[in-house]
Amino acid sequence: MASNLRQITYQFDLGIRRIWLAVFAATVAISASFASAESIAIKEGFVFVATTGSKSGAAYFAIQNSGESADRLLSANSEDARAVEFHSHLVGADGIARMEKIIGSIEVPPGIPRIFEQGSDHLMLMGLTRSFAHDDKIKITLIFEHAGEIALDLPVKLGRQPTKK
Ligand SMILES: [Cu+2]
Repeated sequence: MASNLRQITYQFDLGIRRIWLAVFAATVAISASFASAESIAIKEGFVFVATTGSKSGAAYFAIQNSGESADRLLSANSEDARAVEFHSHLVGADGIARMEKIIGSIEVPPGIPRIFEQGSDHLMLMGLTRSFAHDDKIKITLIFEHAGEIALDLPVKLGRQPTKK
């Protein structure tokens, strides 16, 4: 009887140990995972819209990756635009800079801010579905390979204010 009880206690101990091992393994797996939403921060964001009647806008911001591994910006969308594309400005052989669509995803290395700025990379919002005033907010969702979806509420900067009457 006593040895039976000892046997049961031993198996119980083994069971607990297995659970702890599983918990430990899961914790290690989580902490060793790639960039999470916490490791990606979007700073200094705004959307340039030339005039209140403009049908397109360009979003600029800095992506900071405080994680230990690179992440990738896969795509973006906005309920205020029919399409959102990654664009860059490239200088052609004629010396004139033109917007070009960036095909594929954008790498966001750890430590170095990935900057979208005027005259360079930007998020092109095409087919704005309404008109915007200065400081109105445009909702944009960025989708990262590891960090997942990050929702932004970026203020509009109008290139030209409507003339007051
Ligand atoms: Cu563009």
